[in-house]
Amino acid sequence: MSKPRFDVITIFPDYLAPLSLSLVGKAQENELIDINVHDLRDFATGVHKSVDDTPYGGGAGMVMAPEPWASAIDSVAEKVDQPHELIILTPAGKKFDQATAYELASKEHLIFACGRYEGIDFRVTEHYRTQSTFTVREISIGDYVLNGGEVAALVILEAIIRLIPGVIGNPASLEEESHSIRNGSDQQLVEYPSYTKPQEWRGLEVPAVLLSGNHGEIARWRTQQSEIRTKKLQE
Ligand code: JCH
Repeated sequence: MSKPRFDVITIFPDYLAPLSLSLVGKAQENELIDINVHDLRDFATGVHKSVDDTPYGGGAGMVMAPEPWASAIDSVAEKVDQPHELIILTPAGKKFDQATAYELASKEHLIFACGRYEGIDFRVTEHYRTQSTFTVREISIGDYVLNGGEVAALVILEAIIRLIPGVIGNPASLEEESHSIRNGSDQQLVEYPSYTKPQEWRGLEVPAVLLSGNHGEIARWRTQQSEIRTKKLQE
């Protein structure tokens, strides 16, 4: 089995520069993953290398034309002898969550289509949905509008790549995280608060129970704190 491959297609390749930093950058250096960023403009034809046009039906803004997208997507797909997950970022997509991150972390080839303007001609989604070697997902990262898909692709890539075996130095932290916090009633809870040294800081003490060495007491206190935080979020 070869390493997972990620292709990102965008008119702003520099937006993806952070993929060379930190944990994700290290994962590339250690050849645990293969990330390739492509300039959509390289797949535009015609003297002006135009990638957008006016919307049918009228309205403000521009729409990205289908042909440069199909050329770019076909070009990256033919490099890989695996099924392709085509991820089209859009505010109208299914909300990205941790379950989707786990699912995508098991795939061999992900292609991220990062549009700009008012988005990509919808026939690109429709066309690749008819291709048996592709699975197409329209994904949103949240209910707010960005200027394009690049930042959404960065968010999703970071969430996925940290789940790939060998990427995180201490797998125990991933293991702990995968057992999401639940109380006695099996309700999903948010994280409890964390503390480190010094024991007193600007007049604020670390809760005494965390210094007690009593692991049963600590576990009960943490669950209580998670319940308090979860209730607060519901207000
Ligand atoms: C995007 C846009 C449609 C502006 C163009 C491509 C994703 N969660 C999330 N928020 N925003 C995005 C996103 C993803 C890709 C693109 N835009 C800008 C798109 C609009 O209304 C029709 C307005 C935004």
